Formats: sequence, structure tokens, C-alpha cells
Amino acid sequence: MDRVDRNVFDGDVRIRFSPPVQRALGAGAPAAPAVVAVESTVIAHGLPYPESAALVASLRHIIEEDHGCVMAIVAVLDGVVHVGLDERQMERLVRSAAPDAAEKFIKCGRRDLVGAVVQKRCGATTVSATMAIAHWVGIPVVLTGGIGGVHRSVAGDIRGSLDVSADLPTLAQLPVCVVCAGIKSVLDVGATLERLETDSVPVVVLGADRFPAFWQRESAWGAPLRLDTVEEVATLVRAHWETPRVFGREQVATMTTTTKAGGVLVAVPIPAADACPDVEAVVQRALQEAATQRLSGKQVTPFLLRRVAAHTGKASVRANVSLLCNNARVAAVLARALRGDRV
Ligand code: PSU
Ligand code: MN
Repeated sequence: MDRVDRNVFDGDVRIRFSPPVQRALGAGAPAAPAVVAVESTVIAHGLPYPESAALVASLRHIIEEDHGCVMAIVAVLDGVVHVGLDERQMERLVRSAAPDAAEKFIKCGRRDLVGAVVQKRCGATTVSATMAIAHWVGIPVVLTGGIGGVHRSVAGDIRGSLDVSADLPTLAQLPVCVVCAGIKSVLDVGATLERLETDSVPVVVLGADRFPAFWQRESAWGAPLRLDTVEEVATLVRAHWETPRVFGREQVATMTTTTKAGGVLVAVPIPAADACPDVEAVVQRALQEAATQRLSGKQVTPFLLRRVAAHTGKASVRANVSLLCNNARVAAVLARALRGDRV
């Protein structure tokens, strides 16, 4: 048997693992490789095709060949939640980003998952949805480029300030570690960091004193916590997840998921050679365009990323690919360090 369906909720929601992920997550396999979950919205909606196809090949090489882990891209295919895709499934996901694609994947935040499942649609999962699935199946590390956050007020439009990504409450709730290059600077980085503080999510910057700004190595904000090695990050994550145990076994048993320790955000600055020069003017232009078109909700982030790419002559796309590959290295080493600590 090389595929297993887990039927949950009376069989309405099905999870299908790729054979390598199935083997890696299988019970009683101490020598099994560590798994890195990868969100798929960045592939279907965050990057243009064919850059997205090359990216998937690079991520697989880094995670699997270089670091001996298993890559588990998470996506919904025809209403089935997939953890790990085979070549043909990956091709479907990647091709959906082509301008002439016959098949489109809906952008699935955590709340959109169930709709995609019951309507038997195809969906690309954001960080929030990927975290939820990773937590469900016991994968402690999720890879992304930049998490969603608090959007800037779009040209004084009050609705802009109400747009807060589901990535943030999900980080507060679920014990999953997300590796990113910071918060996309189309967002309000300061407000996003404040929200993470309120929600008591540990935010670690790897090897730098300033919080990174996605396409750039530094934002105007300092690192809430700086650690210099991935091993130190693993120690911190373990400590965070074990914290409720200080209250004693009985109390822990009665705690709900939300009162247990939640996620950890690990931010890795983009490699210097691939960082973009100042993008603020370009971001401002893209925000104006979004306001003119009266965009709202989940269309906003993909639109802004497309416009920034157009205005930078794709320098932002090259930077995005570079930071994702860099994050993949960190995520793989972290997944190995955490192996055995199933969430
Ligand atoms: N990182 C990237 N590109 C992306 C994203 C992350 O480099 O497109 C996606 C992630 O899936 C993230 C989502 O969860 O953007 C946030 O979207 P929203 O602001 O609508 O929650
Ligand atoms: Mn949003």
C-alpha cells in the first residue's frame, strides 16, 4: 500500500499523503527522514510561471538532495487535501499560474479549506491553511517566503486597516514553526510585529539584529530575539512547546489547543547578493493601483506582488525565489533538529 487516506469528520475531509511523506510520518520509523511542509499559495499566486516551476525544482533539490529531508507541498486537489505531491500533481499546481492555464487553484486561507473540500475544488494553501494541515498530521515546520500580516491602510480607505491575514491568529494558536524572510513590505511591518507580540508568538531573527523586510535584509524594526544558529532556534522551539508542562500533567491534559503554546516565527534575512534596492516607492505605486481598482480581501496580496514585480522588472521575483531557497535550507536543518518532537 503506497497511499493512505485518513478519513476524518465522518469521511468528509480526506487527507492523502505522497508515498515519501507517508513513509516519513509513519509510526515507529526512527530513521525516517524529517519532513518540511511547503505552502502552495506562493507557487500558484505569489510568483509568475515559469519561475514557479523552477522554484519547485530548486526547493526539492535543497530539501531532499542537500539536506536529506522530504518536501511536502500542501494543496487541495479535487477536494482532497494533499500532503506531498507527485510529479503530475505538482505540474497541475505549477501550470495553474500560467496566464493561459485552463485550471486555476483558488487561494485557500484556513477558512477557505472546507469550502474547497466540499465543492471538490483545487486550492493552493496559504501559510494559515498549511499550518493547520501540518499541525493535523504532525509536521512541525512550514516553509514560506513571507507571512501575511496587517495590511497598510490603502490610500486612506478605512477597509485597508481591517485586513489582517489569518496567518497571524493561526501562529498564535497552532504549535507550528514557520520559516520566512520576514513580512512582505507591502504590509504594515510594525503593526504586524505588534500583533505578534500581543498574541505572544516568539519571533526569532536568524543571525541579525534587525527584523528583515522580505525583499530587503533590514526593516526599520529591531529583532525581537536574535539567535545565531539553527540549533539554537530548535532549542527555543522545543522550550516553547514544552512550557505548558511546568503546570503539571493534569493541567496540561485539560488545556485546549489554544491555551497550549502556539507557533514560532523564524525570520531569515534574504542573501545580500539578491536583495532588492529600496522598494518603498514601488510599493507605494502598487498600493495606489490596488486602491484605484478597489481591491479587497484575498486578492490584495497577489495583486500587490504582481505589480511590484512589474515595476521592478522582475527583480522582486528573483529576490523572492532566492529568499525561498535560503529559507528552505534553514527549514530543512530545523526540521532535522526537531525530529522526534512531533507536534
Ligand atoms: N510568501 C511569498 N509569496 C506569497 C505568500 C507568501 O513569498 O504569495 C502568500 C502566503 O501563502 C501567505 C499569503 O500566507 O501570501 C498571505 O495572504 P493574505 O495576506 O491574503 O493572508
Ligand atoms: Mn488579507
